[in-house]
Amino acid sequence: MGKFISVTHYKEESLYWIELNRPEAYNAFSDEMMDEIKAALTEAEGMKDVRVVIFSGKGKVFASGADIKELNEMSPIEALFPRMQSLYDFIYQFPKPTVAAIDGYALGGGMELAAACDLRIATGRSKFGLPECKLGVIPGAGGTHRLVKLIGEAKVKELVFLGDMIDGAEAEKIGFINFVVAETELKERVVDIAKKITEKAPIALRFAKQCIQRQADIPQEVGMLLENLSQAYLFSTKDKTEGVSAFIEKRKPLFSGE
Ligand code: CO8
Repeated sequence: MGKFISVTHYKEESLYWIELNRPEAYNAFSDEMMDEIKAALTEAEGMKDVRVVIFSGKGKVFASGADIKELNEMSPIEALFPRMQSLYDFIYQFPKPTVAAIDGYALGGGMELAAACDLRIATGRSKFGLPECKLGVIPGAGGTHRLVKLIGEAKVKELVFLGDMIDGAEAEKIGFINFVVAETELKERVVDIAKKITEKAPIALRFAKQCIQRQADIPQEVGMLLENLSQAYLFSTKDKTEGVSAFIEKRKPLFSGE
């Protein structure tokens, strides 16, 4: 794998880690970091044996959001083609499951990155917030849209209008965080949870993700049709034959992703 500057990326068995690595700027998203995340994701997408992508932050911060020093230089026309928003859309649509492993601040674009992942695992001491209006801007990478679908309009308005931070326990209570874990166990718990995902059939996960994510934007009957067509396709896969045979033969399935 190539060497990146603002991101550390490595593969451990079937898990691909993307670690945000700008501790001097509290892992704020520079253009360089966003380019490197995209390149790492493209690599992970092409590696057949990668089953789950995990985002984490170097040091005691997940991500402090957009690099405010770079925002200072940004013109309105540049803001019209938002790189962060399109990167997070790419992450949300990523064909493999994604997990955010959070310890510390996840603010602004940091919270929105977590929202773009499929699952979120955080330490209790983590701090979540959307402080953009203090800067005269708004959450610009799904915070007024994707996040509303996740935790509801009332809570997002509270986070945006008050600009206060919430901790991991509160974030779990509102349904943003799936699991709160001790800081000493974050990596271990994330690996355990991610490995559980890797035991499932990859194509089935991919179709399930599509169906679940599309449902809010389409009429119920179209969602049901999408579910039905996905299911019919899955009946033609080797993984479905393997999964059902393994159950009948009382053994663990070995999925090839075909
Ligand atoms: N960008 C750049 N540098 C940052 C950022 C950031 N987001 N956050 C922290 N830093 C830097 C600080 O400048 C400081 O660097 P230095 O030592 O060189 O001065 C270093 O990290 C440590 O920061 P602090 O000294 O402030 O550390 P504290 O522990 O006192 O505070 C906080 C930590 C609470 C995280 C604080 O740094 C903070 O509030 N950071 C800003 C968080 C924020 O406002 N995030 C939202 C940014 S806007 C956004 O994400 C979306 C905008 C939409 C853009 C759409 C474009 C089209």
